[in-house]
Parts: sequence; C-alpha cells; structure tokens
Amino acid sequence: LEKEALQKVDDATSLKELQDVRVAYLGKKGPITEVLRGMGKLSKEERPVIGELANKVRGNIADAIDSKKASIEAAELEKQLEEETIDVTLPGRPVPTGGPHLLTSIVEEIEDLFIGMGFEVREGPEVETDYYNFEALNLPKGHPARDMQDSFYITEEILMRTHTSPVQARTMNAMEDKRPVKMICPGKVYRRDTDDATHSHQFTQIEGLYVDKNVRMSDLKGVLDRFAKQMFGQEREIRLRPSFFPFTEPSVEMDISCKVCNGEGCSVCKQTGWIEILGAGMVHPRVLEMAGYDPKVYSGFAFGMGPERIAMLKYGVDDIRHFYTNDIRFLKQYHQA
Ligand code: FA5
Repeated sequence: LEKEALQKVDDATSLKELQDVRVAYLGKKGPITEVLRGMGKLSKEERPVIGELANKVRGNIADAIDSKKASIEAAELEKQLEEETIDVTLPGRPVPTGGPHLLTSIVEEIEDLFIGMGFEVREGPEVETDYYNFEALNLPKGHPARDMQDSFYITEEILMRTHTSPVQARTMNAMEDKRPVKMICPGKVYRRDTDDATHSHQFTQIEGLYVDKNVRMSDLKGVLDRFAKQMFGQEREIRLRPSFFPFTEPSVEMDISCKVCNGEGCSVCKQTGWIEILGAGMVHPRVLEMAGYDPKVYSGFAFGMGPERIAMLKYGVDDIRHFYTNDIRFLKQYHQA
C-alpha cells in the first residue's frame, strides 16, 4: 500500500492530482483510516504493532505529499514568472491624448503677439456690475447706445458682462499712482443675440488698452497693423472705418483685407474684399476722468476683438457654433501633432 501511494505521489503533476492522492490514501474513507478505525477488533498484542505500522505508513505518505507539494508549487511559480515576463522592447499601445481647443490656441496666440509688443495680460469678472459694464464707459442709464448690447441681467445692478471693456475701467481704477497702462484682457462675454453662423450668445473677446502721455491714433493703427500682419500674413492690409462707441472718440471699426491670390488668380472674401474684425478708438476723455486719469495729461487707445471671428477667418471655419458644440471631429483637425 505504501509503495503504491508513494508511486502515485511521485506521478502527480498538479496540486489537484496531489490532493486526490491525499484524499484517497489519508482521507476519512482511505485505507489507513480504516485500519486505525478497526484497531478495536485486534488483540492486545497486535494493536501496538499494527498501530505503529499504520502511523508510520501514514507519516511517510504525508511527508511525501508535502515535499511533492512544495516542488509542484515551486515549478508553478517558476512557470508563472516566465509567462508574465514583460518584453520591454515591444512597442506600446497608443493612448489617445487631448489637445488645446482651437479657441484656447487662438487666444494664446493673440496673447503672445501682444505680449511681444509690451502688453500685459489681465482678467476681470464675467458677472459684472452695471457701473463697470456701462456707466464707467460713458453709458449712463437710459443711454440709447445700451441697446447695441442686449444683456442678460441678474438683478437691476448686476449682469453678465456684454464685453471685456469693463476691464479697462477696472484696470485704470486700480492704478493708485495713475501710471501708464498697457494691457490686454481675454475673456468670455454674454449677449442676448440670436445664435447663427457668425453670432453666439456667449463668445470671447480680447480687450486692449494703452494709456500714456501722447498716445495717438497712429499708435493704434500701427499696433493693429502689426497684429494683422503677424496673425494673417505680411500681405494683409487693414483699414479703419469711422464708427461709434460711447467710450471712444473718435471710434473706428477695423477691416482686414481678405483678397487671397495664387497662380490661378485672386479670390475675395465677401463682395468687398474686406472683413470686419474689431472695434476700437481713442479712449473718451470722460472715461479717463471717471477712472482718475487727467485727460489733459493722458490719452489712450482701446480695442475689442472677437477671437472666434479671427479663428474663423484664419482657419476657414464656416460656423461659429462649431466652437461650442464640441464635435471631436472638428476639434481634432486643429490639434498639433
Ligand atoms: C464691443 O464690444 C466694444 N466693447 C469693442 C471696443 C472696445 C470698441 C474698445 C472700442 C474700444 P462690438 O459689439 O462691435 O464692440 O464687438 C466687438 C467684436 O466682438 C466684434 O467685432 C466681433 O468680432 C465680436 N462679436 C460681437 N458680437 C458677437 C457675437 N454675438 N458672436 C460672436 N462674436 C461677436
């Protein structure tokens, strides 16, 4: 019996087989247990002899099983380690990565451009007071020009800002020593406009403000011309058309030429070959005064542009709503590799 059992232990190749051997020989219904159970029926002389023998056999089989178990476990561990070895030379699986939104990229590009001309970047609140959004910009209550920017009011005195121009007044007010200011301010603005291909009820603006002694209209023109050429190409031209904003005098709107020529001829955007991208002008003396700057000493220019419109022009995007509906197929086209 012992020989037979040890042979089976030796033959076992897995822990399962080994366990089967243990149950068969040492289990409750196994032959050794049976022998031990039948001891009562034996004579006094036989009992110690048989008992000792049975225990010895049981011990030998159990020892054999334990040592076999250890060797099977070691072999399995070895196998597992071998199987789980990582081949570090295999190419990795590509992980899809995101990228900046086109609008974020264009705003950063415009920021860089103006930082290069000595402007600093500022921010202001999107939830704004009536005072900063309108009154401090020479738009008292009841002024008809308020209709130019239909607003989302929260209370009578608080609204979602309709443009980034309140940051002009905030920046000048905050200057305790009333020193020169040269800043741009990008941010979200809100208007009760009906959404269409070129209008959104929430869009982005970038404000610019330069206040110093002897700032002139020609400075404004020079800065805007440089901006247009760096943004769209050296062949581009700008033109300033008379316009009206209560916070600038004189006021202009800036068009950029969009005549594109190649070997086969020229194509023109719109009928005129010019497209409007921003409003600007010389800061109104009243606005300077309200912010504590003496208009006899200081003068300044300001502008406000819509980066969505600029991105549309630069990248040929045909509908402003693409910026906000977040179709990944649209956004992906503008991710740099
Ligand atoms: C203004 O908001 C003035 N604050 C700009 C300004 C600043 C003038 C400083 C003078 C001095 P306007 O409403 O024209 O002006 O808007 C400026 C630009 O914002 C427009 O040229 C256009 O590019 C963009 N814009 C206006 N309305 C929308 C809209 N609904 N959707 C998308 N872009 C818009």
